[in-house]
Amino acid sequence: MELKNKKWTHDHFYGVREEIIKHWPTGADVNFEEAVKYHETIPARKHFAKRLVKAKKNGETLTQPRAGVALLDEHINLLNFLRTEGEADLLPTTIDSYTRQNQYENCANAIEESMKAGRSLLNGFPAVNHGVHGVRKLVESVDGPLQVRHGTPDARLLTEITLAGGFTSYEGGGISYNIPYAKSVSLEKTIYDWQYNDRLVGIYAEHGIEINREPFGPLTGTLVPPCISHAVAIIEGILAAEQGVKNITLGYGQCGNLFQDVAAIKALEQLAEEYLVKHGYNDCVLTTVFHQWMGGFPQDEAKAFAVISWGAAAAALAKATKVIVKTPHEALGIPTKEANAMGLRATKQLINMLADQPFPITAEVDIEVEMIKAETRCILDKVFELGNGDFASGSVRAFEAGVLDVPFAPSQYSLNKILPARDNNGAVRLFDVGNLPFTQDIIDFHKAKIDARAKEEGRKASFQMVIDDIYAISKGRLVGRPSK
Ligand code: 8ZB
Repeated sequence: MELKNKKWTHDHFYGVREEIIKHWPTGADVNFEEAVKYHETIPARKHFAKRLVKAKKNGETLTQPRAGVALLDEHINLLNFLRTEGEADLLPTTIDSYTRQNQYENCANAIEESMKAGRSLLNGFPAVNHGVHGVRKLVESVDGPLQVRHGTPDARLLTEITLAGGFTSYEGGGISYNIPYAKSVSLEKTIYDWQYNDRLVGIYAEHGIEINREPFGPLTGTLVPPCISHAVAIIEGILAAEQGVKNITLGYGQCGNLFQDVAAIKALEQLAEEYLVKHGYNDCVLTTVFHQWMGGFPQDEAKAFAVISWGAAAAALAKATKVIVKTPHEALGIPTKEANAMGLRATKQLINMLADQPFPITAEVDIEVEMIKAETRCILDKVFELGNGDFASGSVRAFEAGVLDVPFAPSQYSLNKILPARDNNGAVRLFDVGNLPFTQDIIDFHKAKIDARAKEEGRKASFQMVIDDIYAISKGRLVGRPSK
């Protein structure tokens, strides 16, 4: 069967579901009709999709951490701590790596070992193993909106269980949870499997239950130019909307140059709205998420706070609906709950201080907005053309051709031909545009920007410049200048 961006019929969906819920015994507890009734009891203040709509209306930027541990009670304590001590507006549940790889047997062992050890031996919360009952206990014990955050190529059982359990937001997508997360899973398979997740959210919507969906914006988190992540985000937004999703959050990972970062959020909002409407999806609510720096962090906690705070400032000035917060332990691994709360409080302080300071949209910002939109349009329109009017099969062909390409992706399904580097002001540009379907004007723009930096540094633009940029922030600078 050919992959198409076409809404699944109920028959098709329920046929696949019969198999999915057999993948682990807890699947048997999923009862859709009863889950709909459960969702109807969730109050607005704990409802992720509704909280986002309210924030958009009020011009707020909400804070959200990442967090997840192996055991239910510990996970509840962790999230309550981040709510009370971290003042988090939105809460996550980060899923462990075994669950992401569908290795539920390994999760079962790790849960037992974690109980014996008295500490988490998993890097997240194994929601499939805890099942619908465990998830419900979590939802009822935490006073805040809850989202599943993971990195799962085939998340279908996880989606069934967490949504039946009462989660009101769900991260991921067929491209954004494949290309940065898997080496050899085909895009055809992940886009198809993610249609299932979106269709389930769509069927909840048909029953009056709003669930927010968020593609993973930052991709590899390593010098990803805005046009690349925007193209993927907008495609995944369209794929979700086709399956009946009504509440969508599109994301972007901080690059570090304030003009580019503010412009990126503006361009993302405007273009996504335009493309959704243009392709016939008129009734979606769209919000944005800004990710604090996703690349390498300084080990020094004071320096890490500076990186965190600069991300907080950019998120607030860009007026993103929410910001995903880093911690001073980023360079070391999974943070303690105290470190996590500190990242949240630093971020909240900056957001509050900037709430009443509108960022002036200068000519520089305007040019960035227009450039990002022009680049993203080139990519999106070529993807659509390659799919003969279909964004699903178009995406598969676009990745084969390098029309869509993600820097430093582990996936063999990404051509990996493009190379990003910073310009002289620290904005992320393309040192090599690979096979991106840009106009000559855009290619010349990138070349001129990189050449200007090379001239300033008295060296030729080369792969060394790219490497210097990858490590720059962890070593204390934005632009990877050569040592004098
Ligand atoms: C793609 C996201 C990577 C980020 C954080 C990493 C990194 C992963 C957990 C977590 C708190 C967890 N992360 N798992 N943070 N608790 N279980 O996601 O540190 O910043």
